[in-house]
Amino acid sequence: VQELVQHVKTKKKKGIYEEYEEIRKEPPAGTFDYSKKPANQVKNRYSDVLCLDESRVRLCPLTDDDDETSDYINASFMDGYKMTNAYIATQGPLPKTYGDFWRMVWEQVVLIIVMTTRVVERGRVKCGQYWPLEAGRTEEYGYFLVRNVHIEMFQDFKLSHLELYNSQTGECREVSHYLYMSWPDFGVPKSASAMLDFRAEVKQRQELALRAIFPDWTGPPGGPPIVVHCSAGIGRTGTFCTLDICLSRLEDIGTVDVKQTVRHMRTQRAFSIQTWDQYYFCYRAVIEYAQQTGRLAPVEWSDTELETDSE
Ligand code: PTR
Ligand code: PTR
Repeated sequence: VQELVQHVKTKKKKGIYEEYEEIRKEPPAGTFDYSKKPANQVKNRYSDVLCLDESRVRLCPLTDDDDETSDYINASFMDGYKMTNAYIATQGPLPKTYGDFWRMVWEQVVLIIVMTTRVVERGRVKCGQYWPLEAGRTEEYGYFLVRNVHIEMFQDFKLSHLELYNSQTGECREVSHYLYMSWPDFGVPKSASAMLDFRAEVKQRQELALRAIFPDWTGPPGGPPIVVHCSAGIGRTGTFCTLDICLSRLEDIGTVDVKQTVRHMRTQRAFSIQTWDQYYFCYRAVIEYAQQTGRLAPVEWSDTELETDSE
């Protein structure tokens, strides 16, 4: 981490900005053919945010439906730290994709959903209301019934305990839904430490849920993928996952590589991390975490080194 601090101190804000610009100029790592099929275009929230064919999440085709496009959802598998497919990065569901979204959650055995956008921001719809908002309510999405069992409120986020009932199989599963409320799009969270606490909470919940729901889990060590979404599923989602990967690596071997992490992520979910201050935020948050956990002595910063003047 000491090297990371040195890296930021030497490059300064301008250098980190250039580093991000360099990454941003790299062309996408593959094709977007499935996202572009006419029948699938309506399932994309933004016509310019498509998913790479290679890493896209495929839905099981519907039995009574031969349509080859019924396996499409705008969602991508992303690796975590020493873990393939640790996350599914996806867009905020659209009313016509709610059923697909819950199908994906079911098929991929997802235990945790992390939502880093609000449904409406600055008067614009960023994401559909794809889960029942109030405790006690049940809603129907495709062949799933979703019940909001109860809600826990925290300062920066809200946890809804959901029950997902598959009416085709008669099975029921618990899913934790986290809504992080203080993150504007194209911006960064107000405080790195709130984000760090949030990440710790999500990580712990995944471990608990895995042990409680699948005590005999034999899949990948970290459990099934965590679904992470914002509005487009690239900016805030990419930032959250980058941070999680960097911190996991820091915890394991004591080093961090923000640039390579983002470059790798972009080969799986194109355009991940949308602005340079989201990129810069990853650096700041890692350093803050290293200080919090005693891996790093307090660092003195001059204005040009660490402060961001965004917002
Ligand atoms: N690239 C964006 C566009 O396609 O319009 C520009 C944009 C920037 C759009 C900010 C929206 C933005 O924020 P909000 O949706 O919250 O107004
Ligand atoms: N065309 C949209 C725009 O640029 O406004 C796409 C877009 C929207 C891209 C939101 C990123 C967005 O942010 P996030 O991935 O954090 O929801």
